[in-house]
Amino acid sequence: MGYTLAQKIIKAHLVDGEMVPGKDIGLKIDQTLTQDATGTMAYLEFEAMGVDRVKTERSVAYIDHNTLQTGFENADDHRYIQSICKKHGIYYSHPGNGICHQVHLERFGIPGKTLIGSDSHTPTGGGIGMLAIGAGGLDVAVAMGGGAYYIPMPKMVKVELTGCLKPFVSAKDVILEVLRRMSVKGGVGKIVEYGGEGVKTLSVPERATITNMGAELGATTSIFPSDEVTRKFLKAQGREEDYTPLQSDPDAEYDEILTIDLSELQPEAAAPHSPDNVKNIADIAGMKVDQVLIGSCTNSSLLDMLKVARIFEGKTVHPDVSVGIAPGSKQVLNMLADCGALSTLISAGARILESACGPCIGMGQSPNSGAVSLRTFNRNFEGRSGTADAGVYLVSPETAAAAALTGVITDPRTLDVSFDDIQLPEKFLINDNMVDAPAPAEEADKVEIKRGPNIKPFPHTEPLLDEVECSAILKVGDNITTDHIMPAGAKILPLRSNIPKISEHCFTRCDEDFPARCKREGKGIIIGGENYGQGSSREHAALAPLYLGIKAVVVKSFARIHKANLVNAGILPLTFENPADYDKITQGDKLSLKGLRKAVKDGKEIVLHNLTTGEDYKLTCDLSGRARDIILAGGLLRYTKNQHDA
Ligand code: MIC
Ligand code: SF4
Repeated sequence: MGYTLAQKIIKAHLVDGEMVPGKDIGLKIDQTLTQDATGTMAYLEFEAMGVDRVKTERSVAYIDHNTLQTGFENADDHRYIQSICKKHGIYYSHPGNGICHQVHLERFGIPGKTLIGSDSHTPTGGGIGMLAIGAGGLDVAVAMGGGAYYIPMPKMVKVELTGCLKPFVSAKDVILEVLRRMSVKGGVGKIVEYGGEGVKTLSVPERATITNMGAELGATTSIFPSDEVTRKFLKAQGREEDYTPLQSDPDAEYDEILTIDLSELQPEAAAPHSPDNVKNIADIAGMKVDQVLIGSCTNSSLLDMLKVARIFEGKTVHPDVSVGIAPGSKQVLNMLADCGALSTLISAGARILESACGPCIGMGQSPNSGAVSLRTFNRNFEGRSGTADAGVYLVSPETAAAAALTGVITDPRTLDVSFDDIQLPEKFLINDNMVDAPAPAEEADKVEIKRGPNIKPFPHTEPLLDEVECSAILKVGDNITTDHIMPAGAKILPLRSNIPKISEHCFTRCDEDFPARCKREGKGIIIGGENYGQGSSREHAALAPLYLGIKAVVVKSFARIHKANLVNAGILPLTFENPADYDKITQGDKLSLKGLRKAVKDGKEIVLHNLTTGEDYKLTCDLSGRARDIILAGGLLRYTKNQHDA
C-alpha cells in the first residue's frame, strides 16, 4: 500500500511510536515558529529547560500579535524575546515585518519539512507542502530543545479538487465549503490533504489560505502537494533550492474522501458566530455593513491585496463603512507601494493598518455596537472583535471589497472589473532586513536577557493528586473556544507573560465571577460539552485555570491542541463515557475523584462521584502512555526536568 503525502513526511520524521491512527507518534521537528502573544511564555519555558542553543534547523520568533503598545508591557516582551533569540540561536522577525504565517511561508517554509508553531494557524505552511502543525508553547519549547513533538497519529482525509474557480470565487470560498461540509469539529484527529486536477489551478497563496483555515476544522493540519506551482513560488522568493517535488502515492489510502468541483463553487460567508455557519453570499446579499476588514494570516497576500486594489480603482468606499486593510507582510506592503496599488487603496479611503494581526485578535478596530463586520479573517467567535454584540462574517477579499464600496453584502460576481492580468510576480521583492540572525554560539554568553517587570515565571505545578474533592466550579456548553476560556484583545493580551494577572480574566466572558469563585474555593472541576477548547493554541487557556486551582476538566469531547495544553499544564482531561451524564451535573455540585494516580497510570476508567446527588459517572482518561506520565509528573515542564535529572 502506498503512502499519503502527510504519511510520507511523518515516516521520514518518526522517532517514536507506530503510524497507527490514534496511537501516539513522536516526530523530529525541523523548524519552529513562535509569535509574541504565546512566545514570551514559550521562551520562559525554554529557559527553564536549561538548553543553551536551539537544536532545530531553523527557529523563528515573530512579533505580530501584541503590537499595540498602550503601556510598557508589550514592548518589554518584544525586548525579552529579541534578547532570547540572540542568545539561543533563534531568528527574530521585528514588529512591522509581518504576520508570522505569511512571512514564514514567504521566507522560511520548506516542502517536506516539519514545522510546529505556537499558533493554531501554523498549518498555513501546508500551502507549500510542509507538515506544519499548531502546538502549545511548551511543546514548541521542547522541540527547540531537540525533543520530539508528540501527537496521536491522525487519520487521512482527501479533498479531491476538480475543475477551476470561476472569477470572483476564491480560495476562501473553497475552505468555507469544506467547513460547511465537515464542521468545526469534523477535522479532529485528521490531516486534510488536497489533491486532484484542481490543485494545479491554485497558486501557493491560495493554497495557504485553504490550509490556514483548516485550523477551523479542528484538523491536525492540512497539506497541498509540492509541485511546479510551488517551485515557481519558491523561485520568485529567491529560494528555488528549497524546492522538492512531493505528492501522495497513487495507491495511497484515505479514511475519508471529499470531492469539490471548484467550478461549481459560489462566493460564501461564515455567518456569526462560528466559522462553519456557512451561507451563500447570494442568500444574504443586501444586508447593511458597518465595517470591512481585509487582512489576517488567511487573506493578506500580495495577490489578495492586488485584487482588492483593482476593485477599489477610481472608487470611494461607502460613507457608512469603516474599511481597514492590513497587508500580511512588509514584502506585501512594499510591493503594493512600489506598484502603486497602495495609493489606490489609500485614495479609495481605506485605513491602512500595520502588517500585523491587529483587529483579528481584537487589537484595535472593534466595530460599533451591533455592527455587521465583514472580515477576510478565519474566526468569528462571539466577542472576539472586542464588541460583544457585533456580528462578524468571514468572507473572501473580493466579497469584502465589494461590500466596502456598496455598503451592503454584495455578490462580487456583480462587479464590473477584471482580474485577468493579475498574476503572482516572477520575482518578489526580497529584503530580510527586519529579520535578525542570532549571535554566533561563541558570543552567546555575552548576550544579556532583558526582562521587564510584567514578566512573571511559569505557575507552580505539582504531581497529580490521588484524590480530589471540590465543586463543579463552572459548567459550560458545546464548542467552547479558547477565546471564551482566556479572552484576548488589546486590554488582556499585554498580560500574556503574567499568569497571575491574566487569570483574573479567565472565563469572564461566560461568567464574571469565575476567577473570584476559584480564589474563594481554592480548587474546582470544570464541566463542558463537545469540542471543548476549540480555536487558538494559547496555552494560557490551560495555565490560567491551573493557576486558579482547576484540577480536572470533564467534557463530552476535546479539541486537540487544548487537550495537549491541559496535559502539559498538569490538568487532568477527562471525558464522559456516557455523554448523557453531562446533563446530570449542576454547577456547584460537590464532586469527588478517588484513586486517580493508579487509574491514570493503568489507563483504567475513573469514577466521578457526585456528593450532592449521590450519583456516579464513568469517565475515560484517553491518553497515550507518555501523556499519562506527563500528567502524573504534574505537567510537561516537571516531566522534562525529571527526565533530565534522571
Ligand atoms: C488566534 O488567532 O486566536 C491567535 C491569537 O493567533 C492564537 C494564538 C494566541 O492566542 O496567542 C492562535 O490561533 O493560536
Ligand atoms: Fe494573527 Fe489572526 Fe492569524 Fe491568529 S488568526 S495568527 S490573530 S492573523
